[in-house]
Amino acid sequence: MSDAASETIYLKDYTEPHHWVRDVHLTFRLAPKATRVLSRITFVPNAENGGDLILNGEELTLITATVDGAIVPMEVSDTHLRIKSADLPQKPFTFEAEVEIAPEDNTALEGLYMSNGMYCTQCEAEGFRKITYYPDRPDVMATFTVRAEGDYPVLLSNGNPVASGDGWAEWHDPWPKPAYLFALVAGDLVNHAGSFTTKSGKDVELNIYVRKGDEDKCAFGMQALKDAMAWDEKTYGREYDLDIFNIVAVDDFNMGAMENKGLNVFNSSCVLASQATSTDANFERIEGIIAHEYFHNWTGNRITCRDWFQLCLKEGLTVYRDQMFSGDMRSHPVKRIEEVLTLRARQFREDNGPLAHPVRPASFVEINNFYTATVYEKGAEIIGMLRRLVGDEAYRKGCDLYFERHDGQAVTIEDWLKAFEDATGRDLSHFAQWYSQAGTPRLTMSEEWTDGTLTLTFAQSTPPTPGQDEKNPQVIPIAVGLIGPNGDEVLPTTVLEMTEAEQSFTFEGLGARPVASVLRDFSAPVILQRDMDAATRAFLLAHDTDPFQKWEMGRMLSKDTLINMITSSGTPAADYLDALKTVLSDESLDPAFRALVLGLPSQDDLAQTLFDAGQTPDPQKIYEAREALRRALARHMSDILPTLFRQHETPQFKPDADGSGKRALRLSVLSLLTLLDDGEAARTLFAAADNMTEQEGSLQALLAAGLGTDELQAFEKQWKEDRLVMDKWFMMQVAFAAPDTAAATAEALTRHPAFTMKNPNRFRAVFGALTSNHAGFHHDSGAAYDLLAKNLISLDKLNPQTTARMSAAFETWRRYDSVRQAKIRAQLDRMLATDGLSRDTTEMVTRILGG
Ligand code: B3K
Ligand code: ZN
Repeated sequence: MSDAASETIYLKDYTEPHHWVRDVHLTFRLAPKATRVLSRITFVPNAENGGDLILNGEELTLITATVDGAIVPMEVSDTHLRIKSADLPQKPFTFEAEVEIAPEDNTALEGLYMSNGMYCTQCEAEGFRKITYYPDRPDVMATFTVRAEGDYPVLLSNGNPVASGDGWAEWHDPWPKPAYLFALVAGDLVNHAGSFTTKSGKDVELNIYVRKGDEDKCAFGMQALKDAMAWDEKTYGREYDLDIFNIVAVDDFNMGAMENKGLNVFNSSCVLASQATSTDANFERIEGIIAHEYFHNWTGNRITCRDWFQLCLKEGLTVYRDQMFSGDMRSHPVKRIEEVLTLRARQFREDNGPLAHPVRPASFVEINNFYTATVYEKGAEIIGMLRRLVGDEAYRKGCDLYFERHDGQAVTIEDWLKAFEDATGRDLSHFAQWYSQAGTPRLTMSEEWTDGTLTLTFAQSTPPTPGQDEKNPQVIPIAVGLIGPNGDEVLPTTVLEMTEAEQSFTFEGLGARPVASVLRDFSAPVILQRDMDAATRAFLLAHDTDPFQKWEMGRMLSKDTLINMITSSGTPAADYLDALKTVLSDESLDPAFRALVLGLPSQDDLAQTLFDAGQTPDPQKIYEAREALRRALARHMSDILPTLFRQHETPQFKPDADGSGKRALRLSVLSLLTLLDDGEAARTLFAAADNMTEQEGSLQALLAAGLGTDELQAFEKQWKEDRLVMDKWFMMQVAFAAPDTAAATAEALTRHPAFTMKNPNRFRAVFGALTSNHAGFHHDSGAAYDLLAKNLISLDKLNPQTTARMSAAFETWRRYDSVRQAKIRAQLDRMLATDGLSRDTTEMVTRILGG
């Protein structure tokens, strides 16, 4: 790898470009092996900052390039085209170029590539430079006119359609945008059409374009899009701004979806939905992602990032917006618990390991490696904390000011916070530290009770993270409520604002000593360490009015039980089993909530908890304890499980909060029941299910009990032509394999005729499942480590982005014993020693190793 390719970029080095772009005209003459891209770009010298014209360009064959129609001297390297200032007009000029690219050979799925005969693009973060020479940086915003030529029924680009004819179409996007939002799609596609009238009366044409045969899977996505458009008008006052909004489904895609202006491109798994082929979780995810990409139209597109360090400006805010949308569409308490589960599983895990970085990183080698849980999920938590601190009304005022002030600009986190400072009169300089300081704060709490006064004393500290040894106190909003001894709430939710390393808060005039419910609704992304006996936890589980804390108490009881079983071979206490049984049979509680209480902490979570407590986690012991607890719960609840299973049948499938909640509870119950009835109920449901949620759920219950071989075969036979359902088939077998067979199962599946490395969904189905099978991945043999490294090395040659992302499976290696550590290290060394390893993967592996 050349030094230039592995250069570290620093936030502190940001400077404006030498040239701005006024407008861009592009013509694509599409051909799989030799697409010609003709560009005509008007550049305007940056008065602040005159200098050479520097254009990015990678993997391009330059045919011609001129300035104002004349050939001028230019330097062309593997990464840039540069024209010296002396050879340029010191006034606006037109740069024209013709380049050739080969979309069919593009397996990295970045730039212009082909997927099942269709052309599509992915330009964020720095993919446009693989399409033509351009200042590929988000602060350069321009209007685009695009002409696509090719013998395809559908030719799409950003903005509004201008004209079309046989084999060509022209599009114009009137809104200035950075190149990362450019998109082009061409192919033999069909569309599911809809329409939306904005609140100011503008009619917008909506389309979801899919491959033939997928038309019947678009209705749910279309409705989600309309709901999102209406929600953004109502909640943020944001209207859509073009005549048309297109979504395209593509099978080969590196992530979930992409918010290109007016032309969102989606991984087909994140848009296609039907009762027969999609689970409730799929429906929920599709609704959330469609909204997320749509919301970017304002938070990301109309107002974009000055540089890639500001990524959280659009991502954290847009995740927060999609979370609130989903909560409004479904259930806020259930959604909040799901968000916290994800945050802890992914972001806390990241923050606790060698890949920890601030929400706004200070440097990077490959920006694609920073589309992380920290930037996205912790970024969203910061917005939630800001809102909690300023209040709902001031939050909306701050957003309004931000939109008004920065529309059409490429801005920074400072600009975002300044809008809130100006709108609310609050000083946010200390709060801003959430963006620059990495790591999850640990919060401890002690209590004092004297004469009707309760004093809560909090202390905070954040462990060191790579490159940040010293940490400062953060601003932490701590939402607290008090529950009296009779179970009544004596203080409704109140937000305490902690700013010091240690701080006390008093509550006076209390009749009897209450129990404090702390960090309600998970009011800050911190780890609360609080000594609490099982009886107090059970009390809050029964009486807390805050659904998040109620769930949290159940989770903590389960966690303590499991830790005790792992470390002292203890057995679950009867009180604990009773408490869970009470929640499960409480008909006044939402079924979805009950299912969440029944969900045990993951093995990965238990491993981290043991590690944090100074112990070395043993994956096999963790697995066995969890299985033993599942059996104990099943036995203890054996009298209520069959009834609960029957009661929560949903005769009419509807993928809404109510239906999916009932099915979630029913399937959690089934998974325990299967341990008692030798799989009878699960087999019956599998045979009768008229929806994928129950078909997959019953099969998973069987697999988790070591059964289901015949059903697995039947599933394959039924669904072998459906690529998205087959991803589930690949995934389930590995995810539910016993620890000693997980690697062999994954290995055998890579030899299945339907396995391909070229499709990221399929690769993730097998290897994502392997790495999520904690005891299987960390099995003593080291076979899974070896298999993963071997396959990542092969994938890296085709698709560096997905390889780099999946190498994060090794990020927790320092938690384990020295033998496992040595085995993982050997695999990481093996990857690093591979000739031609991509910049993406090299950066990730180096960071994981601690370099
Ligand atoms: N902005 C895109 C992600 C792009 C990832 C580039 N490696 C999708 C999203 O967050 O909405
Ligand atoms: Zn996003």
